[in-house]
Amino acid sequence: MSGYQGPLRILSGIQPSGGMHLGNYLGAIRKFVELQHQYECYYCVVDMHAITVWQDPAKLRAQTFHIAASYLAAGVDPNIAAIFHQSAVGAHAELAWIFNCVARLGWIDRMTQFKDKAGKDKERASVGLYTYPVLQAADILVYKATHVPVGEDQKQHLELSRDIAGKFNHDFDAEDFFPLPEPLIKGPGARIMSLRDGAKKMSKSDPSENACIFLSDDSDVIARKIKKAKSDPEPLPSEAAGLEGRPEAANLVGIYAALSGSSDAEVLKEYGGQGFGVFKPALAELVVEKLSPISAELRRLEADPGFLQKTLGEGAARAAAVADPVVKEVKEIVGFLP
Ligand code: AQP
Repeated sequence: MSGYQGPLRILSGIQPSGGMHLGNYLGAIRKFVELQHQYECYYCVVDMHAITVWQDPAKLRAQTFHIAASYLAAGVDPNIAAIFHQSAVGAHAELAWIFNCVARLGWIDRMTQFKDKAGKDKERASVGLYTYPVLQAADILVYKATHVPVGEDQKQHLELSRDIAGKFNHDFDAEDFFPLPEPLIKGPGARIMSLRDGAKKMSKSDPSENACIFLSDDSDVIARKIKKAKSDPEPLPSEAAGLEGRPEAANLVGIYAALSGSSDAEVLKEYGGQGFGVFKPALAELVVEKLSPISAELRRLEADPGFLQKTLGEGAARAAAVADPVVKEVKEIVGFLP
């Protein structure tokens, strides 16, 4: 973090690009709940990131409420952490523009997520999808966040945020103005894979309904999806090394471990030698046990959009109170007139 002396802050966000799933829960919001007691936390619903690919406006509104309600249902306390939607705090977009002029094309060209998301037809991808990591740097640095919980897939983007912060500090002779944000690498649950393909991460936008367990799924749907999950004909190994080359088995064991608070080795001590006919029902029971209280609270909150709107508004006001003065100072530093 170089010589930066500011408060320890966290920024993180989830895109309202679909339903909240088990991967988002284990890889992100479950950690948000723990971290809110250790850092000053800003958790946003990153609607500006979501529109880098097409979003139906009515669905976008509903999904923004859904993600905010999921934060609350999982235990994020809006009296502790600020919960808000990104587009409500204009400072993100203002800083992103300035960062577009700090970041180098060569840096953005190296971002692998753009290549993955744009696919073969990158000429037809939005410009926003290309500069997405610059907006992400602005999201983080507009709060001078010192730490960012990241999954494996986001490590490269965080490196870019550090490069942008360092270049800004250097170019404008503003030593330690921005912190160089540090990754908080997520432990268990850092990468949950699709139930249909152990080589692909579980994703909101996966076209297959059965690839994801959503927080809104009821217990029958969860049990059905786990029953149908891709596996293999072998029994589970008794040691973790035996999961190598068996991505689907490794994923199901990993989910069990992350939800039960144990390790793969401990799960295999109990289930090694058993087939999926035994393991899958046990996993389904555990997933239902852990998710159903959250799903019930999620449904209750989603039925009260007035409350969600108020919570997001209050969170945005708290966030803007921190972000606006940072942008004001940045504008002075780069030489804009007041
Ligand atoms: N499969 C996953 N396992 C563990 N963590 C995951 N996250 C996402 N998928 C998994 C974590 O959830 C947070 C929010 O992600 P996001 O919505 O901003 O973007 P994403 O990673 O692109 O999520 P999706 O579900 O794959 O969305 P789409 O399909 O819209 O691209 C991040 O902390 C991420 O690490």
